[in-house]
Amino acid sequence: MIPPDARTDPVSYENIRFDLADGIARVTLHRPDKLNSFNSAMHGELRDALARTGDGAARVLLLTGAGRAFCAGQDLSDRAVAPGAEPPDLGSSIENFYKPLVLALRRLPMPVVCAVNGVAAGAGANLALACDIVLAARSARFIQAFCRIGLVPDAGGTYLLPRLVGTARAMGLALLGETLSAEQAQAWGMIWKCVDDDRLAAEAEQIVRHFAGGPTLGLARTKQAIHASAANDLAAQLDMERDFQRELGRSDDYREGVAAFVEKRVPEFKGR
Ligand code: LHQ
Repeated sequence: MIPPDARTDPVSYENIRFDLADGIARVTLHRPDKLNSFNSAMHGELRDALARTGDGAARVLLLTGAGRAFCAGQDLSDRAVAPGAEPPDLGSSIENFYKPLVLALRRLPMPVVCAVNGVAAGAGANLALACDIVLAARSARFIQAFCRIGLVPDAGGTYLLPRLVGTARAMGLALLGETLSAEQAQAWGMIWKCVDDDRLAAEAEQIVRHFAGGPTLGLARTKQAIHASAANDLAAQLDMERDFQRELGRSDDYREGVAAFVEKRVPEFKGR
């Protein structure tokens, strides 16, 4: 049950945990006995939590999973996707759930940090890759499991993978479905960093606290510009940088950043 206005109060969901305090929104996928795989209820709750995150008070989002997995992708025991007498319409699952989820994450106007605490498979792997900063525990692994069940990588996999690791590695991962270790993912530039398991929570916390005190508008425009570069030519990107810099030059945080530099002190960004 979701209280009508709970922006800064803990919100009760059944399949995720959500909390927003001190500018930090935290989402934990929470179906540990199913390796946090997605059913439609979890999709609905996550959508609601992301809407709350985008609603004003949050300056960063931390996404992680409960238990030994990050997320095993679609819950394959969910009747909605079960191949029965009538074949399921998997396209509607993508249209109604995975596409809006990935777009919502990418469009959030603040950094999204993903702490991959364990296996990330199928749509779970690509959900992680859609985040802005991906940290992974050394024991975590990434599996493009789709080919094992005759499907195409979804949740943005065919877009994200080649851009992150190049065509050859994207093809190998997607066609072979082999397990990629967190260390290899870091070495390939697929994720930001791989850390020892017992350091994951602390390292993620350090990053989200850093962002919570950061120049949120500037970070939002930076994220937007880097994501936009995949579809832009150089001239369009230079135009975007010009427009964003014009906007940011008028921000309180730019004024504060320059003042702090001149006065040799730590800036106190307000996020505007
Ligand atoms: C699961 C799942 C799971 C249900 C583990 N579902 N129970 C979009 C649109 C529509 C349809 C289709 O898909 C998509 C997007 C996708 O995400 S497709 C890809 C779906 N995901 C997978 O194919 C991954 C399936 N899982 C696995 O391959 C393994 O479980 C991994 C490699 C993730 C972990 O292996 P293990 O560490 O050996 O764990 P396990 O296999 O023993 O799993 C533990 C339990 O979790 C087990 O249940 P049980 O009752 O036997 O303890 C699994 O059945 C359950 N589980 N993934 N996706």
